[in-house]
Amino acid sequence: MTSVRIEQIELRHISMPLVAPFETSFGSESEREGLIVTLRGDGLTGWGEVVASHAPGYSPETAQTEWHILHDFIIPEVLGKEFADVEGLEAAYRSVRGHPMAKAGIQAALYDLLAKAQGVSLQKMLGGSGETVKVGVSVGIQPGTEALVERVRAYLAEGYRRIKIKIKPGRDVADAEAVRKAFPDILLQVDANSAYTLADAGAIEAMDDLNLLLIEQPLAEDDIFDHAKLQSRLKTAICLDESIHSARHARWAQELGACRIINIKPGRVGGLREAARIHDFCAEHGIPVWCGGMLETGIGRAANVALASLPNFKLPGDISASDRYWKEDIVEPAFALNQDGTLTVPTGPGIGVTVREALLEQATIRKEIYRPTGARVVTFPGLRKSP
Ligand code: OSB
Ligand code: MG
Repeated sequence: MTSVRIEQIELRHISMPLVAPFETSFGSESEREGLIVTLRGDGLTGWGEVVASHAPGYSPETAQTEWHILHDFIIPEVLGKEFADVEGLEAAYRSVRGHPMAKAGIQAALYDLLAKAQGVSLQKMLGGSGETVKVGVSVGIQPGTEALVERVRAYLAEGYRRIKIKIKPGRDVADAEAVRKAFPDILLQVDANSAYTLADAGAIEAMDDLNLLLIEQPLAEDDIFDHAKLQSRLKTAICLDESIHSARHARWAQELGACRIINIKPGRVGGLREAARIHDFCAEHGIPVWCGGMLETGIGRAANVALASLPNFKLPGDISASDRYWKEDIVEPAFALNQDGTLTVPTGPGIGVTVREALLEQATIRKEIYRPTGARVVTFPGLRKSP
């Protein structure tokens, strides 16, 4: 088995302007912050993305907390060591509780590095297959219902075959009804990002007759229990996102009947390895899954596309083309939407796309390089505040 020694690690805090602000029930972002992890060894380079953003709105992590956890706790356990598989990496940071996004980012970089060392694609390494994956688009909360319908119309014209709209109390039933009325036959789903409680779930029940594919995470992020109560009142499938952090949580949700579908995001569950474990559990128990998104750059997107090619990823993922997020993506080739509403899975070694390092450097607001002999700090202008 091929193993690689980690001779150098680079950590970058990046900030990239989105083509349009993205609004959810927990906030709005127009600059996407995150971290990029680079692992170097045996003349090869592995890339991974930490999907935490500027604020702890979706989950407790932020780019800065994950920087701290990587810098002070994870990188010291990894630097200079030799890894033959990602399970070895999971063992190396076992003493670090939580912080799935930091772990997922460095794990993705190791997957890329190991796949390159073995000369195989990430898709193959993860056990995926097929040339393309079905994708959809996640539409943020718009200034008004009419603007939303027009936004959806534009995405459909671009070729997206599945639409997800973000909802929150006060911007739910009327928005969903308007989109359904304008486009009676499209694959449509809604995502509440935990904005409701059982007590105010009337709005959720009011959407039960809109022929939605699923209703994503209506209730609290830590509450699989109440989701089970709500699911029993609905015809529409509940899909859990924020509530599922592990294959164990997936089992709880399945045993309780808290959802019928699961959204898998490598960042939320601590990495591609746990994502695959959740996939396998769900496949055995008849729960279809799909790949969620965190407004990734091309680095995270490449890994998501590979993951989404596993067999039980039955529904279109939140893995849109590069131009839905960025004027210029930091990988080439950028991800482009095929006419049939799919993205093509890269076939080259590892993530199968090339990082545009000059562009990445421009997006970098802080960088540190770690070598077994001691860290070298490179200072950048400092942290810009996200507007
Ligand atoms: O809940 O799925 C979510 C983006 C940031 C945080 C949470 C979510 C999202 C999305 C965007 O819906 C999906 C994408 O990357 O296109
Ligand atoms: Mg979601």
